[in-house]
Amino acid sequence: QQVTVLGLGYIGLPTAALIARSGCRVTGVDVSHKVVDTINSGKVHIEEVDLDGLVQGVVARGALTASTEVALADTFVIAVPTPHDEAHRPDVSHVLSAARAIAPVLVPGNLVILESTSPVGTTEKVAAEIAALRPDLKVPGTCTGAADIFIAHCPERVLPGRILVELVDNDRCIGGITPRCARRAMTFYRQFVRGACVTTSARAAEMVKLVENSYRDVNIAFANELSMMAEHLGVDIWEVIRLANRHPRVNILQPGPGVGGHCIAVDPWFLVHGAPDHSRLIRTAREVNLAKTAHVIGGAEMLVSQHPDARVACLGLAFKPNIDDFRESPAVEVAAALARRFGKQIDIVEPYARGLPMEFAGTGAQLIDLDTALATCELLIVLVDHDLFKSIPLEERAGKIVYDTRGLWLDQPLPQASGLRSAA
Ligand code: SAJ
Repeated sequence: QQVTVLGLGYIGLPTAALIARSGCRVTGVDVSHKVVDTINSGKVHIEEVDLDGLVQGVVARGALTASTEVALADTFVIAVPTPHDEAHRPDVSHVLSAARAIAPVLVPGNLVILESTSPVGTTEKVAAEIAALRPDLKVPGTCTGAADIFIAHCPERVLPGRILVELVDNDRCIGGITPRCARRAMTFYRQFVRGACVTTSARAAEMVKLVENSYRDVNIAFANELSMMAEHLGVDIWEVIRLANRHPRVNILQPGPGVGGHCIAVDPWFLVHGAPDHSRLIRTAREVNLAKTAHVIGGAEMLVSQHPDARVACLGLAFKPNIDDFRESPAVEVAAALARRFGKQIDIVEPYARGLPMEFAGTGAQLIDLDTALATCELLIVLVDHDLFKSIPLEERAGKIVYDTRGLWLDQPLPQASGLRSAA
């Protein structure tokens, strides 16, 4: 079986490599010549656990090749980005241009799968785009009777850092434009998915993915709102959450400096945009999580300006613990705001970074190691709960002023001023 995967990013490349390992011949298509050349030389352009070895193996066997051109295949998997603009309007232009790229090579019996996280109705737009370019084909959703090709949406739901494991083990929700399309796509996924493959409509599958990430965003917003409230009331939020979670039906998530990553902070807007008059809670949750980052910046700025002679260490830049992904990270936003305002007074500790991201250009802030920070900095601002930071014993923090946005060090004595934790 010949499979073409369009888009060789964080989802497309691992997916292409796994399908190649399951015995299909795979062509990965990307608009970037650099990405295509890197993969054809058996290397990877993204960091993900075990991906380098897998790609090297399938490229060496000839099971995976990369190209900038789309050619004939049995199955086409679209895994291109779906960003949103400044006004939070979803941008599905990459998906539609992928549909236009495959339309000329489609033949009867082909399967087209949209994996990109998409606003409800996008899979139908893909079908309409193909139908407009190929009046000779009977396209599902746009024709009567049995269609010539199959079109389905199967959103990816993998967690960065566990992508290869979750691509195989997670259940898949497979939404067909018609039930026949869903069944055909299920046969495709069963080749390499161990989790259950459950079929539904394309619109429901689109909404399922957006709902999953909105559910998490709303729950994190609840925790973040509680944290700001507790700070105002002078109560230790970490203790409140720990105690409330002893209730058998309560499970509050962890507050932090805001929500980062490319999914949870984006996908809720797709739902809000699709039903603006019926999405008050989801919209408000997004606003609360954005406000939490601004709140942390304000608190940290106040603290640093109260201690003009202290060296300050920001601990962590990644968008979540134990990974090297700094894109759309609230930790970067906070640390860069401090660096812009206080310049050389600010040091950054990030064990997963080789250099500082461009947000820090010209600020004078420096990347230093943890031991140096513990030896030289009097003020610590915890932005990421990396395991490395968690393991710092109380005696190494003693006498330091700590702003712990992640509740990393629960042995730190209660704050004197709001939002702060200072070690005895
Ligand atoms: N966060 C908190 N408090 C928490 C949990 C998370 O502040 O209690 C923050 C993290 O620090 C991070 C952000 O939320 O900044 C997102 O991290 P995450 O681990 O919750 O999720 P992602 O963005 O890495 O991956 C999510 C996952 N979705 C769900 O768990 C519902 C993943 O399964 C999806 O495949 C992925 O989005 C995606 O691609 O959509």
